[in-house]
Amino acid sequence: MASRYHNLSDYDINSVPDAKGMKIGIVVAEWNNNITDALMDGAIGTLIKNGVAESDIKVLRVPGSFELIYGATQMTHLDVDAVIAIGCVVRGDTPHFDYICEGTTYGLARLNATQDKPVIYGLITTNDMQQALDRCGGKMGNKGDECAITAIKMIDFKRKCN
Ligand code: DLZ
Repeated sequence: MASRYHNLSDYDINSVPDAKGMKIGIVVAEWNNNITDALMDGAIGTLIKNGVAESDIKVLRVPGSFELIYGATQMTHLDVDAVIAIGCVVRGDTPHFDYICEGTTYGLARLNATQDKPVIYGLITTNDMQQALDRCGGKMGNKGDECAITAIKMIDFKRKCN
């Protein structure tokens, strides 16, 4: 996918709905926490910049990206309007990478299709650590920023459907 043409932190401020009063859950994987903490910080900063109150953001941690499925599922039961799932899987020497990426992606996709609240896909899957660093505040921007804007837009979308 051609993410190299798109900075993850770029968005049109005029296209972002008013986020005042929105409540957001964030579930963060501890694996590669040098990356996931930076993604989380990006998401929180962008949510607040766009009107979400800090007190309306709840952060919980799970051990690894695979646990994001369970973590996000549980967080949809909380008093939140959307859940952002943040993880980072870096390719290793075995097919484990593929299983975690596919399992987590499928689990989060299924969650979106089977319950009522938007679950935002904040999983970065990279060939090496440098690609991950590039996407958590480096030269490609911060995927956490993108997740925050997506959460706000999806909450607004759902409100329009009610
Ligand atoms: C086991 C594992 C490996 C090898 N690599 C990563 C990774 O790069 N990123 C990540 O978030 N988690 C990794 N894990 C842990 C799995 O996600 C999971 O926590 C364990 O398999 C236990 O279910």
